[in-house]
Amino acid sequence: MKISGARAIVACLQEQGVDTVFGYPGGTILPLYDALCDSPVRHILTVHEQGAAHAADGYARASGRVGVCIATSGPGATNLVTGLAAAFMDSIPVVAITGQVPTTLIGRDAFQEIDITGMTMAITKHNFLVKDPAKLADTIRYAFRIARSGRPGPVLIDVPRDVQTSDVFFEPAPATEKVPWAIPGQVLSRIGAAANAISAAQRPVIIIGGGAVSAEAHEQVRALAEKLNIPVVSTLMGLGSFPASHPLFLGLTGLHGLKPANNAVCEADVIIAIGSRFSDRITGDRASYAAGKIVIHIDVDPAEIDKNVAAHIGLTGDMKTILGFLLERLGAGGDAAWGASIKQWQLEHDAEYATGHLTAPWIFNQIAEQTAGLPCIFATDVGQHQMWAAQHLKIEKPRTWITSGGLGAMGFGLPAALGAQLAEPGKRVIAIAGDGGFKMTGAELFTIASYKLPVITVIINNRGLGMIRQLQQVFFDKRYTACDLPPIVDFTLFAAAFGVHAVAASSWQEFAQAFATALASPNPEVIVANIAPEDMVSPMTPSGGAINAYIDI
Ligand SMILES: Cc1ncc(C[n+]2csc(CCOP(=O)(O)OP(=O)(O)O)c2C)c(N)n1
Ligand SMILES: [Mg+2]
Repeated sequence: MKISGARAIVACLQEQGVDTVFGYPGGTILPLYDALCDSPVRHILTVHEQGAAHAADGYARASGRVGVCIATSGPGATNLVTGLAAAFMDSIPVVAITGQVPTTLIGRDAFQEIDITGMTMAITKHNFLVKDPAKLADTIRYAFRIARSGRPGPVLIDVPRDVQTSDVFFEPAPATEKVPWAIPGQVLSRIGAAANAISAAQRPVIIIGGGAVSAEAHEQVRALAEKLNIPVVSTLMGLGSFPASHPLFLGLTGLHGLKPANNAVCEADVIIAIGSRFSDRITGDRASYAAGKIVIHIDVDPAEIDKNVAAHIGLTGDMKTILGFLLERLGAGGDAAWGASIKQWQLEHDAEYATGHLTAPWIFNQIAEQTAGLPCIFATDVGQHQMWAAQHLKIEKPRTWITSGGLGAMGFGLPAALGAQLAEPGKRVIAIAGDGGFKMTGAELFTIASYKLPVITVIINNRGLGMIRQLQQVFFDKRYTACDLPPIVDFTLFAAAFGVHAVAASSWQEFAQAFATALASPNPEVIVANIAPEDMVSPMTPSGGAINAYIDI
């Protein structure tokens, strides 16, 4: 069958099961927009291409499916860059399709010509410039396969305008059967060694990371923890792959990790890392982090083993399969003494919410209480509010916690939330933003309002770049600069400009009431929570220092 390149792209999207794409039009991508018009694929017009990329990313994180974004050449494509980098750093499957100037104009500095494959080389898992229309369909299929296979990641396909308009021969892809992951013999023998090390451990701890979420290995993680009573800590990216309410869960570990979690990692004799790349935010000082411990590192990507922390036993491949074999080889056990010291840390740590005034920890505890048992997804921006949310929300299920961990991109939260809401209409998405980050991409409220998405946006308004203020307080002798924002924005009026209902809350009662009202409403809602600019995230440990070298703040 002969169809246009643009129609072939749409046919491939449908083949891949894509129901929604996020994008922004422009001259070189208009043939694709024209083809989309007649298709059942829903196009969501965002305010900015960065929003489209983050929305595709949020869609992917919430659903486990590949997120798709579309942009025109030149400024459209460059506006995608931050979004693709965020997806790349967190290993999220996204396919970006960009228009490019016609092949005859490539290299001539044509209007809106940018070498986007060159620019995104370092922030995509792979990218393509399709010059031959005959290769278009297979390239799209290949891009999806790359994005979702192994360690997932973003893939960009740059399609010149004339490739979209030329006729291509299109044949539907033959159905392929998924071959299950096989575990090579060598890995099996190492799984045996890992089982022995875990059985002999006095103080084992499991660290879950984003890879456990991507692999959807939460049931196996839980079975492993429960089999031997092993405490579990989570990286920022791993939240949700072990239920926060579980008695074995100690919470967030790393730079702003909770003391029971960080202490447990420091005191452990065996670390079982599942889908964590041991980023600097998790380890602090790498030299001392794993000293004297046995490290068992399970990851889909062999490149992660020994990269940041040397592993005694590295197990690479499909996590569910590896954990399944590991569980088979483990006997029962559990060390009561280790459990006792952990209990003690937990008692010492018990969060103090009852300060009398509205604080972010209180807000997140309140949100956790009001949403307990409800199908919700939490998407955050970047800054103090993100750390408070990670510490105090109770994330119970995988794919219900969406945050920019690796890139730490301010502006991520709101567009990622709207992508998640479109992916999971049966769940209520709660976007958590700082006042600084909200100013960056808050215009995406327009998208939320246009498509009537019931996202609840909670703006933690400390009238400044709180995380910057905190760093200047601790490391720059309180020489505050470029962190306090003049309190001239009334965010409720900003929301009202988009027709979105918004209220401000400055006390416990006001917030509890506002949140209950928002939850009961089927519409988009904004709550501006006013907290003190001086509030600091605690615990805090020095980046590059030990993760139990708590800073007194
Ligand atoms: C795009 C981008 N620019 C700068 C930073 C550095 N940065 C990290 S947190 C932060 C402050 C965030 O302020 P706000 O959104 O109000 O959140 P808060 O820390 O006050 O909760 C800044 C500037 C960043 N992470 N991303
Ligand atoms: Mg702020």
